[in-house]
Amino acid sequence: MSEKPHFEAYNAPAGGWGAAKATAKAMREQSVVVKGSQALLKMNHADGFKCPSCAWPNSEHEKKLEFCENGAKALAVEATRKRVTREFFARYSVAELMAQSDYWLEEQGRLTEPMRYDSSTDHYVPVSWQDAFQLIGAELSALASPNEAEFYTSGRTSNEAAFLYSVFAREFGTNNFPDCSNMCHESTSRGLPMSIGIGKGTVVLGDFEKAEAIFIIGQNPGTNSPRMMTQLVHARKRKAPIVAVNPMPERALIRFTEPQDVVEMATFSSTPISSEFVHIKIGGDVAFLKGMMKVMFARQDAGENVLDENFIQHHTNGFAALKADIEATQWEDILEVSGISEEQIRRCANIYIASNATIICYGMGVTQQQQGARVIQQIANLLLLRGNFGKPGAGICPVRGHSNVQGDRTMGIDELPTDAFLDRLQEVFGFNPPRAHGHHVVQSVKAMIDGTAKVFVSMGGNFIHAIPDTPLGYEAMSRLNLTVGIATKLNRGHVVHGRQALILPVIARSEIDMQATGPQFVTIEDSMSNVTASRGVMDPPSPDVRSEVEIICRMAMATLPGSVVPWESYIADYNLIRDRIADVYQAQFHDFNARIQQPGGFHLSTPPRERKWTTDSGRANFLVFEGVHENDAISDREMLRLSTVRSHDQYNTTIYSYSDRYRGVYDGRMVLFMNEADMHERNIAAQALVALETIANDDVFRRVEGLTVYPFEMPRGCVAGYFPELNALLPLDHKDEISATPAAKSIPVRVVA
Ligand SMILES: Nc1nc2c(c(=O)[nH]1)N[C@H]1C(S)=C(S)[C@@H](COP(=O)(O)OP(=O)(O)OC[C@H]3O[C@@H](n4cnc5c(=O)[nH]c(N)nc54)[C@H](O)[C@@H]3O)O[C@H]1N2
Ligand SMILES: Nc1nc2c(c(=O)[nH]1)N[C@H]1C(S)=C(S)[C@@H](COP(=O)(O)OP(=O)(O)OC[C@H]3O[C@@H](n4cnc5c(=O)[nH]c(N)nc54)[C@H](O)[C@@H]3O)O[C@H]1N2
Ligand SMILES: [Mo]
Repeated sequence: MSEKPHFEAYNAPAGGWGAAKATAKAMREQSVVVKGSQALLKMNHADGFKCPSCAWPNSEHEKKLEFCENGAKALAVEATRKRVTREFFARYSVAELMAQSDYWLEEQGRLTEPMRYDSSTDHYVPVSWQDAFQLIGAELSALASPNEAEFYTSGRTSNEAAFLYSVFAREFGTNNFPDCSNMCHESTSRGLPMSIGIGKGTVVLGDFEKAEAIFIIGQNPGTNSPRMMTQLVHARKRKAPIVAVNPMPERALIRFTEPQDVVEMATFSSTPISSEFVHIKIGGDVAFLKGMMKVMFARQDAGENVLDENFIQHHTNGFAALKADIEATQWEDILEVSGISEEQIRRCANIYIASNATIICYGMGVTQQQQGARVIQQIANLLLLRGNFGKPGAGICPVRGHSNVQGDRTMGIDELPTDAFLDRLQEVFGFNPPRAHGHHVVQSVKAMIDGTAKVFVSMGGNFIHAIPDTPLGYEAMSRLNLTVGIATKLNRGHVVHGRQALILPVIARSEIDMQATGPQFVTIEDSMSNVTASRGVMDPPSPDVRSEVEIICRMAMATLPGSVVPWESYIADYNLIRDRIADVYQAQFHDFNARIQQPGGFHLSTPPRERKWTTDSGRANFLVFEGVHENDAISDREMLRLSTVRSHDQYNTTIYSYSDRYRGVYDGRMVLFMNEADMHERNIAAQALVALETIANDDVFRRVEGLTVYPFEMPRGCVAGYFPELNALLPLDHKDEISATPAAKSIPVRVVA
C-alpha cells in the first residue's frame, strides 16, 4: 500500500463496541459470517478447537463465548472463502507475486493443492502429493550429511505433529530445529532454568483471582492476548493494583471495556487497568527492577520485614551476592537508564511489598533484548525476594505467543536436546538419535549463507519475514537446493525460494481432520502448561489438502525407506502417536489418551509450584546482573533505540489490515512513532517522510525508507515501528547474549530526513 498513513489519537477505552464491530467486520470481509460465527461458538470449548491465535489458556469455568476480537480475526482469515488454485499460479509468475505485498499474498486465500516451482517458466505448477514426497526424499537422501537440512517449526503445529517431526528429523540424523521460539521466548527457555529450574511459567489462571498485585512488563495484552484482559479487569474490580511497564502507553493497559461484560457494554463504561503506568525507556527494565530491589533492601536494613527471609533461607542460593550488587548500583544510573523517577520506583516497590502474592507477566519487550535472558533472571530475583513461588496467586508468567509454541518445545522441537531425552527416544523407537547439538534460527541462516545448509523444510510459519536482516534472508533462501513450505496460506517464504521449491497445503486446526479410523483430534499446551484437545469443526478448504501429521509421515517414508518407525499407522490413528508420546515422556504424559479425555485436559507439573527446584544446586538461584545497561554502549549522538512491534491488526507476518486503531494509525504501516522533543532536536516535522539507518559496526549498510513520523508518547531516545517491515534494520548478530533471541526491541538507529 503506497497510501500515506494518517493518524487520529484514540482516547476511548480499548475493547468494548470497537472490538465487537471489528469481529463482525473480519467475518464479513472473508464472507464467512454464518460459518465463522457458528465456528466461534466452538472455539476454545471442550468439543471444539483451540483458537489458532495466542497461547493464553481458556477460563476454568466455561464461558458461553471464549474468544476475543483477534481470535475471531485469526479464525476469519483461516475460514475464508477465498482460494489459491492452480489457475492462480498459472496467472501469476513468481516474479509477479514477488512484486505484491504480504497483505495481498495473504488475501488470496487458502492454498488448495500441492505445487512445485518450475524454473523454466518461473511459475508454480501442480504436482502430485506422491511426486512431492519423492522429491523431498530424493533431495534429503542426496545430502552429504543430515546436518545440511534445516527443519523449521512455527508454533501453531500440534503436539502430535511436532513430536513426529522431531522423531523424523532425528531418525534422519540431525538436531537442526530452528523454530519461531528462537525469536520469541527463547530468552525464557534458556534464562529462566538458571534461576528456578524450568523455562516455563509457574502460574495457572486461577492464580489471577488470588493475586494481590500484577505486574505486566513489555507486553501488549489488549492486542496480543486479549483474553488475558478478562483476568486483568477482574483483578482491578477487586482492587488489586496493576503495574504496567512499557515505553508505549498501550490503550488496553490504560482503560478497557470487557466485550463480554453485558453491563459495561450497555452502559459504555470501562475499567481502568494500570494503577501505575511506568513509562520505561527501551532497555530500561533492569534499572527499574534493580531500583525496586534497592528500595526493598534499604527498608529491610532499616528494620522492616519486607523480605521473605524464611523462603530465602530454605529455598535459595546467592542472596548475599545479589544484595551486594544491588547496594552497589547507584540511584543516578537507575534513574538515567530507566527514565523513571525515584518517586515512582518507590511507589511500585510499595505496591510490591504490600502484596502477599504477586504475579509478574512479561512479553517481547523483555525477551527481545540484548540481555533478555538476564532481565528475566532479575524478574525472578524480585519474585524470589518475597517468596512469590509456590503459593496461591503468585509466580512468573511469561506470556507465550503462538498457540502451541510451548508444546512444540515440550515435544522435542529443540536444537539443544538433553541426553536423557535422546536416550528415551532411542529406547522407545530403536534408532540412534544424533547427539551433536543443532542449529537455532540465527545459526541456520548462517549455514544457508555459507552453503552448509541445502534443504529447508518449513512446518508452518513465514521464516523469511520473521528473521532479522531481511535481504540476507532472501539471499540465504535462494542459495538452497530445496525449500518446502507446509502452510495454510501463501506467504513471502513461498515466493523467495530455493532452486527447487514445494508448497504443501495443510488442514488447519479449526477443520475436520478425517483419517481412516475417523475424525482425529490433536492436542496443544497453552502458556500455563495445560494440555487440551482440539477438534476441528469446519470442512477443509479443498479435498486435496492434507494434515500436518500425514505430511510428516509421508516425508519420513519417502526419505527413510528402512525406517524402524511405523509411520503409516500414525496417519490413520493419532491415538497411536499419543501412546508413543506417553512412552517417551512418561512422567508428564503417562496415560495420555485417557487423561486427555478429562474435561479441560490436564496440567503439566511445574516444580516451582511445589517449591521444588530442578537447578544444579537444588535451590532457586539469585543471579547478578552487573550494572544497569541492557544494551551495547554506543557513543553516537544521533542514536535512537528502535522497538519493532505488532499492530492491532496483524498476526506476526500476516497483516489483517493497515490500521492500528488503539495507537491511532490508519491506512499505513510505514510509521515511525517518535517523541516530539526528539523530533524538534532533529528538525523533523510531524508526518515528515524519513528513513532509518542501523548503527552497527559490521560494515553492512541497513536502511529502510518511506516512514511517516507520528509524534507519539515515546520516552526520549526511543522510537517504534512495525515488524516485519523494519526487520531489514535488525542485524542477524544483534541478539540476546544467552539465548540468541534477536533483539528486535532494541535496534540502534538514526533518523535520516
Ligand atoms: N493479535 C495478535 N496476537 C498475537 C500475535 C500477533 O501478532 N497478533 N503474536 C503472537 C506472538 S508469536 C507473540 S510472541 C505474542 C507477542 O505479544 P507481545 O509480547 O505483546 O509483543 P509485541 O507487540 O511485539 O511487544 C510487546 C510490547 O513490548 C513493549 N516494549 C518494547 N520495548 C520495550 C522495553 O524495552 N521494555 C518494556 N518493558 N517494554 C518494551 C512494546 O511497546 C509493546 O507494547 O503475541 C501473540 N499473539
Ligand atoms: N522485528 C521483529 N521480528 C520478529 C518479531 C518481532 O517482534 N519483531 N517477533 C518474532 C516472534 S515472537 C515470532 S513467534 C516470529 C514468528 O514467526 P513465524 O511463526 O514463522 O511467522 P507467522 O507469521 O506466525 O507465520 C505465518 C504463516 O504460517 C502459516 N500457517 C498458519 N497457520 C498454519 C497451520 O495451522 N499450519 C501450518 N503448517 N501453517 C500455518 C501460514 O502460511 C502463514 O503465512 O517472528 C519473530 N520476528
Ligand atoms: Mo512469538
